[in-house]
Amino acid sequence: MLKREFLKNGFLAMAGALVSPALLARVHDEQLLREARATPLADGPFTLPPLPYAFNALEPHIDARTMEVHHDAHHKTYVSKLNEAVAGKPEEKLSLAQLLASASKQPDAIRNNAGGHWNHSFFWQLLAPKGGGQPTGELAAAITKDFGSFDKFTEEFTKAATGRFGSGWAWLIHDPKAGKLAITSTPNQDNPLMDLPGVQRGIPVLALDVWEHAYYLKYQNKRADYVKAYWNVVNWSEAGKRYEAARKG
Ligand code: MN3
Repeated sequence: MLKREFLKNGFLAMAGALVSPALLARVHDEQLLREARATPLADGPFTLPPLPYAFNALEPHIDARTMEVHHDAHHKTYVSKLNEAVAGKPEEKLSLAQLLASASKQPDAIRNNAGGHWNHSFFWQLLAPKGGGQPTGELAAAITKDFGSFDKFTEEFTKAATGRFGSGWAWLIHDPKAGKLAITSTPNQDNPLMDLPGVQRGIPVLALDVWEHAYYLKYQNKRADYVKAYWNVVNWSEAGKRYEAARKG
């Protein structure tokens, strides 16, 4: 190969790498984070809870950069926009639980951002650095009773998470009316605490964020790989507590 041709090919390869989707995503996230850091949280009743562990605590399953952007940019933005959406309205006096329970009557700005704030606050608690394995106690027994086995449960939950078209969430809920566990999924930032047609209501025990922003830096478009990795960071001890509280009502 001529030296000039070699240089040209090398340059083209480099230019290709410069516009690779992975790099564009990293650049995009850098900018998101810079903007989020430069913008103070909008005043109002809602605050951003700190992440209960370090950004890198879930490595290698969920990477530090994803956690940082997800919490410090995305979650912060939901809280800010929720404060802006309720400002000066009677909704300003409502709790987050009350906003969710009346979601069908709320404008999109309240429904989406109240959901975004609640869902992420819940999600962080249900992940753990030394998570994974299997549940114990009452939750373990209920999973076996309602799904047949732990493996059947993970299979069904994985199906809900990978099958949700576009952005949304997969859930394990306790359905108080039926007195049992159920798996469901919701679009966007909707959740099972909302009074929405088409949403199966119940008390969340476990949640998985399947928006691309939750996994694209590490897994690109391979949602199934992210869902597989998720099982290594599930906080079963917290899920068990949520389940026992849900059953007591
Ligand atoms: Mn998210």
